[in-house]
Amino acid sequence: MAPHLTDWRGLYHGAAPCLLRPASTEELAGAVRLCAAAGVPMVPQGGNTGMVGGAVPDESGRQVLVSLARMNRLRDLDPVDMTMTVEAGMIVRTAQEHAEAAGCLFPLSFGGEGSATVGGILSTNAGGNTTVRYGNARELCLGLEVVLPDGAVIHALRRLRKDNTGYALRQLFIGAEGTLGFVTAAVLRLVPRCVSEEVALCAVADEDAALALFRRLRGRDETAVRAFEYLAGPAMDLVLRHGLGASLPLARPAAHYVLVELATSRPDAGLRGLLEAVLEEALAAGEVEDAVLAESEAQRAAIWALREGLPEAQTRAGASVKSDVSVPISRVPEMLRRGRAAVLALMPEARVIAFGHMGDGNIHMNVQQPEGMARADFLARGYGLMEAVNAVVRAMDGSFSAEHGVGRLKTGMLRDWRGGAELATMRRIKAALDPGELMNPGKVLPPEDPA
Ligand code: 2HG
Ligand code: ZN
Repeated sequence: MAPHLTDWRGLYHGAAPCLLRPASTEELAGAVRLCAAAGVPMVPQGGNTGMVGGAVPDESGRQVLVSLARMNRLRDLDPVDMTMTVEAGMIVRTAQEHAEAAGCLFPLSFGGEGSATVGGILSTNAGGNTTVRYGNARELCLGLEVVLPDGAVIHALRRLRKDNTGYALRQLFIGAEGTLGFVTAAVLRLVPRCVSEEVALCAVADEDAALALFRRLRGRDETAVRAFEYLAGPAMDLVLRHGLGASLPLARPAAHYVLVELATSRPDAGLRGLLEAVLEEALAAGEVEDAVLAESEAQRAAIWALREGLPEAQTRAGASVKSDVSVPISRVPEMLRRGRAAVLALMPEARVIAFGHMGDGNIHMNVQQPEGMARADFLARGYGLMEAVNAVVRAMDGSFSAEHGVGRLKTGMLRDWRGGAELATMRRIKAALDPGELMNPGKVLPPEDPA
């Protein structure tokens, strides 16, 4: 059970009496009824790739772990409805492959897709690299099957584009991080497969220039931009230093980079010409300093490897503190500057590793353990570093967790940011669905204030 008891980042080390691996919704429902009758808490776990400790049990040894890895079947795929019905334990990449085999695309895409599961991405409302174009997991889900904390089953695997029949219950379970029940299957929305793709890596003059490039691309064809990722210079340096990407495909290192991916299902879209024209304009305007366009699938993959290598590079470089924040897109450049300054004011020797999904306003304002500082000393200051970034983000009407969720790590922030009627309503929903507090206790909702 060892790999299931620790989170990907190694922040938490829990204990559990057992790991349940049901093979069907009925088996899970039966197990849940037993747990409910005995008052045993349950922790759902998908691919265990989460960043906030949401999928591991606590240290009490009382919480039963539940994996739906054996529930990984494709129940249906309909290229006319453009939907696929899959079980929660299916790996996201497998779901993408099924869609592709049918001439479609399941467009959610992120670094962990080779391990993360469909149940996990829905329970955390995963975002990733393509939110700018297709939205988050929530926008890609039409129907859901859920086992409730008492073992009752909601059968709502409807594949309808219009269905106004009372409360949209599925939205409650999407992003609930397993605190309201188990997502056991889902109807996912598919889109037409892309027939052409272009990827470019650009060195840009500064943060504002990066945003200006995004606006130029979106202005030409908003449906063409599939990813618009920002990397600060130190982030690129870290990936290259730890050998996680090929060499830098530009003449010289820069202080700011942007990865652009355009993709279209239209055979006559002329993406290459569009990208070249926009880059020429941006070069002339002094926004882009240098750029390389991928000439082959191998080069596209090599450019993406520079971006996708970042989480692993951070792991290899020691401990890291991760601030997964979002602000309105217009304010990303200012947030990058002020966030970096706030971290350095607190820890001048820190390495600020900023990167992420600029096109949707979500940046990972991460901090790397400084060389020469002990891991434990650095981590002891982690919450303070996150709060320094949070103060900047909050002043800009942003969010302390854009895509990674609350888990166990950020329940205190939820109390701070979403207090009042918002948190009170969440507590009432929790109490209504899970009165015994058996589903993933200690996650998302902070403990009640002592009366
Ligand atoms: C990504 O965008 C993931 O690569 C992980 O959300 C970000 O490691 C991180 O902070
Ligand atoms: Zn991300």
